[in-house]
Amino acid sequence: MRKLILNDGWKMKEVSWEEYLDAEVPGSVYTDLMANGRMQDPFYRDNEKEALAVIEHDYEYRTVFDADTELLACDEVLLCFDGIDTLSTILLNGSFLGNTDNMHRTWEFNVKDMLREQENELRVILHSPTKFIADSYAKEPIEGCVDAMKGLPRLRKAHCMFGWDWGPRIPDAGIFREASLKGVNRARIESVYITQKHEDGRVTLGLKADILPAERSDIRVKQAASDYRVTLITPQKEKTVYEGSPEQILIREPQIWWPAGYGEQPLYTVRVELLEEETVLDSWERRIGLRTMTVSREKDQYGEAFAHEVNGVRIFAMGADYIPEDNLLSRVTRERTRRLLQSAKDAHFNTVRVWGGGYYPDDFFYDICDELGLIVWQDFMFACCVYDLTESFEETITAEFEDNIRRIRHHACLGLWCGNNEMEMFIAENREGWCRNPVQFSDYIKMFEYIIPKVLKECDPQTFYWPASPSSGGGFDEPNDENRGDVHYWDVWHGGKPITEYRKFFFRYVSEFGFQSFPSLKTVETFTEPRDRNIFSYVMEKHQRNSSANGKIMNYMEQTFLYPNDFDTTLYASQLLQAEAMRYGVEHFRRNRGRCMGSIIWQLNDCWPAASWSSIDYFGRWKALHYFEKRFFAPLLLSCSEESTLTQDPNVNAQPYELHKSITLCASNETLMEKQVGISWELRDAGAGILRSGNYEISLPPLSSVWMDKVDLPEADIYENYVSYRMEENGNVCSRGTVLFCAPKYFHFRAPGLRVEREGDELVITVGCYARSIRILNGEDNLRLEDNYFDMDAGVRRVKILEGKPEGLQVKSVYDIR
Ligand code: BMA
Repeated sequence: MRKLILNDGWKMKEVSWEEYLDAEVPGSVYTDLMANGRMQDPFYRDNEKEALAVIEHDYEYRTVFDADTELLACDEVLLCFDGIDTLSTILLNGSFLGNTDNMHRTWEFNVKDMLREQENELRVILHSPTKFIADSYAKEPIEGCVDAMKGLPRLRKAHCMFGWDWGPRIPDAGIFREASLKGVNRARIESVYITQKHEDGRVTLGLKADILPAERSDIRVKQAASDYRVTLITPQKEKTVYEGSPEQILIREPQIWWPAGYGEQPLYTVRVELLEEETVLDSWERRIGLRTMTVSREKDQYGEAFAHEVNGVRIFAMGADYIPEDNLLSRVTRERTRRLLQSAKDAHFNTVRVWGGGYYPDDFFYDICDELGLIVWQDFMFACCVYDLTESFEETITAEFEDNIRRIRHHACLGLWCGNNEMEMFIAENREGWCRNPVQFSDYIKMFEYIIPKVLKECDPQTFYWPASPSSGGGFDEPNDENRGDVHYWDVWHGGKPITEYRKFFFRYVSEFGFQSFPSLKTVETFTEPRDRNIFSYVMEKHQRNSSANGKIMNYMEQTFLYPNDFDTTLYASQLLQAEAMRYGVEHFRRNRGRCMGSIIWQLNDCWPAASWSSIDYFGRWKALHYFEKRFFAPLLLSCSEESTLTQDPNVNAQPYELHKSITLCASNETLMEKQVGISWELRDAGAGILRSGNYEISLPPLSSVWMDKVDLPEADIYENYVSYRMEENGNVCSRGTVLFCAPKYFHFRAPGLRVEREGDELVITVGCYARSIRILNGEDNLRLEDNYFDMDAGVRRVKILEGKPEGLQVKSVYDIR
């Protein structure tokens, strides 16, 4: 197959303009207008309004190209678009070629008879998505996410581009992926499906190529097995070539792929060539990992398990939900995604969930997950809406499923396909009266429990399918049941309940739970003027899309910390609230390993600079939560279930009441190896002086959580004393922390006399007494440290600098929230 990439020479204009501007493909209307100085940064202050007005218009993209003679001589020539966002009319040399209406699909047009050797003119008219959804809603209303613009379910475009409770209404348009011409001779390989059979320590690959003949009816390529040549390249680059009938390839000494934390990620390259005589008509090359991957749903005493089972091992999923990295999609690059996913791995993630309200990520996203060992929970792109399953809707979504399943299915990282985000739950409950018509209930079942399974049976029967998130298996059967399937738990945050609620539940797999925070000051500065830097200002509220949630943060603040007296301290304290909430939840879930087998935090990243549930902000800065994740997702974790409960209610009974105080330590080992560890703890006063201590030497079985005995601490003064604990392996501390018995606002913190100095590639932090959640930033806020936002007893700690210059260092702890 010959390929000519058509990414050059593009110009663009609003359709009514005379003059064309320079344009980029892949790119977008917004990025081109900005590059030409015709539009301001839509993320700055409230520029979103202006951006929304811009997209009320239609835009034309135009390029002129030559087609070489070899291409023109091909049996067929296809004009291909890997992604058009979304509504377009395509014209080649003045003639109408077709329309597009689904950004999740790839588009191909047969253009052989329309092409000339020189000066072909290609025009793509992009129609306004906002006009389309407004018109369609006016004609026939359909409901969806209240934070987004009305009418969005009718357009197959990333839903969150129309706004979400963390995202702006900036519904860009553009040719956001590559455009090309493909010349096909005789036939081409559309895709190859590779199955794996693991038996007796060997792996057998099964290969099935989807071959498309060039469309001219007089041409038929023979499809005998001998038409293929398959090359298998091991991770060590040893090649084996299979000629003839390579439908079954036996690998005798397979190198097995594991998720991060359980083993290596060796990748094999498979190249399939389609031959006619000795001519290679087309080739297909991808990397695969040898592993089995499914979801275990064994019935047990609690209900039904839900756990990723990889190579026969049930793992505890740790990670977060991934949303689009930018509202302007073409700004998402391989480098940027790698940096984000590397940060996920650095914080000991083994799983990411690609949430269904965005778009199907680029190939490089999955390549990077393969390399890093991140299991991908892949939603189909449906979220929080009702859809009308018309004939044309069914046709376009079916094509979308086929395109994306064929594109993604070979990846080692692919953990499961999931029908949608939260629709089974919303429709079952008919929340907000979304379903106006009983057919919408049956349409739901048709889409997610009939059409998708049917396509998967054909295109990817080996990957596990789950109808929705959350679900208990489908059919509107208590989708958010605590004892079966996955759960979205939002009573903490949306329900306003205290974080202690997490300990009341024993979910099987939490695929969403979260808590908001503000990004750091440096990030806030990019979208504000100094006068905006107050969390209740107009601009800060514009960058908070969950209704009244800055007030919600302050409500949790009131329960936890003293009132923070300056803006930066408020941002810092909000991040600590978030980090503590997630720590409290995840540690509880990990302590209950076996019953609970997954904790996926809402959300990993941001699509613009804003207050949100993310642990990494739009610019890639780690919030406190991400450092906390690095600690509480660590394969070896020591956590402490502290209790400080009243024996009777002092308001009801005037008798003197008693406080019961205790700690129970729990050690979790999420590796495949048995571990010998030393555990120690001390009850200390606010000056870090030791009042009482204990220790254990224990052996932790693989994949286990082991509770120590409960220790009652009747002598602990809840305002003056805290417990410090740590776990060591081979003399090195692998996990540590501290717990209080009262809200931090009531604890009598002493001035810690924090000092930080640089020594070589390390920072040396010195404190005179107990200091909690010590934050170290440099002037640019681009330091990446081995650890940050950590607690210290009195003394010295050395922390490695991983990135950034230690200049303009500033340091804070909870003592400074006042
Ligand atoms: C979940 C998600 C998103 C939302 C998030 C925070 O339910 O699926 O739709 O952004 O909660 O509210």
